[in-house]
Amino acid sequence: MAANFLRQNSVPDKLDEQKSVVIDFIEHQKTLDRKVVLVTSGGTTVPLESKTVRFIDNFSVGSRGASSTEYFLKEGYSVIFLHRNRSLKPFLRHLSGYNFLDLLQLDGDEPNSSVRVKPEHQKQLSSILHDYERVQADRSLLNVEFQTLSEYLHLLQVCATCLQSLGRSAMLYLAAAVADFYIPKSEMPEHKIQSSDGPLQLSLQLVPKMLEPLVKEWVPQAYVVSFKLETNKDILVSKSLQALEKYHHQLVIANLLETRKREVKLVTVDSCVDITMTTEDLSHGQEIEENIVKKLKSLHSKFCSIDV
Ligand code: 9Z3
Repeated sequence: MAANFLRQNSVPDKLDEQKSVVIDFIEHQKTLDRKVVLVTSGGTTVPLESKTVRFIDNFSVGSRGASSTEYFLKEGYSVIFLHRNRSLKPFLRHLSGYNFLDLLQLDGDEPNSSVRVKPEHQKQLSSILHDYERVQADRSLLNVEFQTLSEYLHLLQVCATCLQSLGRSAMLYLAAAVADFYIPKSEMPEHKIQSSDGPLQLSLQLVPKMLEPLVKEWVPQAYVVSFKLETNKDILVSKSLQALEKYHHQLVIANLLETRKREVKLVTVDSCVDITMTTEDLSHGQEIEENIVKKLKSLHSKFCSIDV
């Protein structure tokens, strides 16, 4: 199923180039004995036409993935950040509420006057820049971009198979909101669908679950964390357990759409641990991802120390 999808749906133009960048990154991390986590982030688009004018999308803005990446970096991991283009990015996300130009001021009235950061933004910007520059100097973050479902799945396979060489030191943190339905390439019109043809009826196929080949074939030794998103709290834990039984990976992070920033459940086959943020925590700027990542770091360490 998964192999058929990957064969039949378009391969990103620069897949080979991206693969060699991923391999180089992982080899570098190996020389430094660092653990590596693949963080997936953001939603995927499902094109309706080959020459795409329209596509189906979803709600995800990539906040979970971008913030988790920062906390993984803080905890000493190197990160492959596989993200949707135009979704939130680590470090830059802190400025997403601002118009970039409002952060700056000119030193004089001339058009070529030098530019500086406004005093009221100095402290925040210098702290972001400090963390960002450290990560750049450490070469501990690799950004890999996708937009469509097909690009995401091809890149996921590439990143996951490349991580195989790290054995148990690799973690996969699958926070992207991946489409469940798509139009196969063979059934997609080439050109823009014409509204003059009348109302549009779409028939979408099910996207094969990539967790299956990922756990069985692509990175069988890694520590794999998937996410389960629901809107009905009554089925959240049972669906998470079903996923664990079906795919045999290590952990599911269960969250509800509306409360995802203040409540998650870490579900394994024999436990369910809540991580909850109070209103006060959130008002002090604390983020749930910090607690999630700390907990995962400790679970991953235990996983790495088990004799096989
Ligand atoms: C999640 O559940 C993430 O926590 C969110 C984060 C997408 C809710 P944001 O990007 O949101 O910060 O706005 N990700 C996985 C969602 C998903 O599609 N899971 C699939 C499922 O539930 C399984 S992989 O069936």
